[in-house]
Amino acid sequence: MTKEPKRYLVTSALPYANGPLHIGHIGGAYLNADIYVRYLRSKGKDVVFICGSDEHGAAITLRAKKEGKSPREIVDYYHSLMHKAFVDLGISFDEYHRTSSDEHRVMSQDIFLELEKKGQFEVETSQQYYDEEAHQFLADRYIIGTCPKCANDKAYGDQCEKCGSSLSPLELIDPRSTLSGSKPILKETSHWFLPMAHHESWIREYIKDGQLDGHVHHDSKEWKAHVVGQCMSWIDGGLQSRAMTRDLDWGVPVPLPGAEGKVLYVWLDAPIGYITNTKVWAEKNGKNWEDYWKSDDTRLIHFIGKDNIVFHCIIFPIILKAHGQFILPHNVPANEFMNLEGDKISTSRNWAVWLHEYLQEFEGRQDEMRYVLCSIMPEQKDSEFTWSDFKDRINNELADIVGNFANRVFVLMHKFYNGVLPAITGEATEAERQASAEARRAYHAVGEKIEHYRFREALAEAMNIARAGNKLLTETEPWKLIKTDPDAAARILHSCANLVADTAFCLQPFLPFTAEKIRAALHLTWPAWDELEKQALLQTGHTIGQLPILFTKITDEEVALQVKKLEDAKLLAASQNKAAIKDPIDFETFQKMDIRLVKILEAEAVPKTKKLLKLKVDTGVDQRTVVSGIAEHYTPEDVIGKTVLFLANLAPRDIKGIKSEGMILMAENAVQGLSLVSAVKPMDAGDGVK
Ligand code: B3M
Ligand code: ZN
Repeated sequence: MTKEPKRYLVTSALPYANGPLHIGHIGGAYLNADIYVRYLRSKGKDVVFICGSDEHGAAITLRAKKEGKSPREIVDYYHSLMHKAFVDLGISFDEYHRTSSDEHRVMSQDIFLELEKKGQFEVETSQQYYDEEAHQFLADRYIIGTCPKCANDKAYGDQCEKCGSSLSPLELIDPRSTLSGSKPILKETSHWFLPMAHHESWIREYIKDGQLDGHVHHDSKEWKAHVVGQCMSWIDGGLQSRAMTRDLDWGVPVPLPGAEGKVLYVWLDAPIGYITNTKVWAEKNGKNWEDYWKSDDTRLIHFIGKDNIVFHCIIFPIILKAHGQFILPHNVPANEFMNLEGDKISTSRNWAVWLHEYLQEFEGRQDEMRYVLCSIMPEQKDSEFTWSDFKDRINNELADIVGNFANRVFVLMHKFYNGVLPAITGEATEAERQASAEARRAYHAVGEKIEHYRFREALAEAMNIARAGNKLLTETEPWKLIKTDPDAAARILHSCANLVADTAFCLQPFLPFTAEKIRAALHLTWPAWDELEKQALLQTGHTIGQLPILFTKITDEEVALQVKKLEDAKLLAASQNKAAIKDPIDFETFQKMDIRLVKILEAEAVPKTKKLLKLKVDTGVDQRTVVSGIAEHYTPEDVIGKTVLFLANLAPRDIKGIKSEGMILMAENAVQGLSLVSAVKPMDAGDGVK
């Protein structure tokens, strides 16, 4: 199999500096990476943990436009906000740099020129969408339209966020400019394309079999199934050439004559940010960055969210290999998405728990959030954060298991032994042997699970050590034994004090702040990870100090406050995000529409669909069938008997094999979803609307 690496290069996705971080980001690509890296450091490995802000691309310029600021102002603001939040949460990057830096411009231009020199690009003149009102080419997110795969009408030019498909602007149905709302025209421009199809055969082997240049590169079974699955379906769908440059005025300039006004594609420059930031770190720390990027005995691991999979598993590896000197990722353990209180996290709808706000409102309680996010990490499938679950996990697990166990042991140690670890005399009982065997098993399992990117299970195993300790205390009751069998009481407290130390030791990667409090109270220094199997952390005669309060319970009021805050934020966002007024139509066009009231006579669900109801309506002149997409908002009983707004002369359409004549008109917003619309005064089926 693949050999032990000499060093590790671990990266977390560079977050766009266009908004604050939320818990979905943290559980997706940062907390897992931090746990992994802290564990490797504790094993004494040579590891560097790299991240930084992604400060280019339309994500930034669009935000700047929306806020009426310059891109520079936007990235400066969010770079500091994000960096501070990461540091406060204890995400222990070795380097957090920025893609708008000079170092990064130089690095990405060098790599671009090398690729150009090697003939890895094809310059193509093609038709691209151009906004005549804004006088600008429309790259990626400057263009929205209907997704050809799932019919989402808000798909971006580069990606549909609803079905996850990667798109090109020309594939969008009914494209619109996000700058002016107008319909764009096609205009000629030239760009540097990466002909990805040239790389198909090796990238397929690399993903599917873990083979590279005829050698085993990694164990492909170690990759998550959803990662390999997404890549293979992309490769099987045929690799399209992809433009590596854009017509934009914000980004790394294309370093070639005749390319004025063009910048590198953000998905070319952003992953190069990992390289730049490694170099920046290396120069500060007297290391050679090339050891980390150009040496076979470095293991490169990218932590990312699932929307970034093809960029990290296909496009960036192709760039690295085409360049010729770089190593490729050994694994890309991408996470899926974390939802919030029953809904997708969304920045634009303000449906998020913002990290910097949490850190302010729950000051000093970083580990509580780390604990919950790790416990529900979306490793294999999407997961969900709710505030009431947050409370339960902290109160019933962290406080009741770890906090309570550590506290009981400290109290008993001081009460009976003045804080000095008593000697062991006599034979251990079965209960004592079981507790230490369980601790030993769990400690090994923690490491083994972390190494396989199973952070939820790893954390649960660390908690099992405290569970075993609690069980031992409860079963043996040393506070009673102290009178009847003082030897046994001493043995049990000796062992429990060590179980507290073991718990904290194994929790280090997950809950560094708590582990540190316990370590300090125990008057210990931590040995390297593997030392734990060689000898107990606490020896007879060792004196421990006082344990501070580790966790305070979360109250129902705190939960209610947070839920209310979310609801309020969503209402506010919904009231602000109103659609722009559409292009004008003339009065004659309007008059062609037969809008009238109809009475709903019958309603039933359309089998095998979630959204559709089949309705029979009375139009005042006839009765007809219409299929309406309201089933997620109304039951059949809700709508029968209602007199509502209707477009009667819409050409009949076939929907799921049912002929639908006309359309029920609906009001819609983010909070209520869809609502039927009726007249304010009592009126009848067939009454016209004008
Ligand atoms: N900034 C996308 C994102 O934040 C992008 C990741 C870049 S990683 C090189 O989801
Ligand atoms: Zn789609």
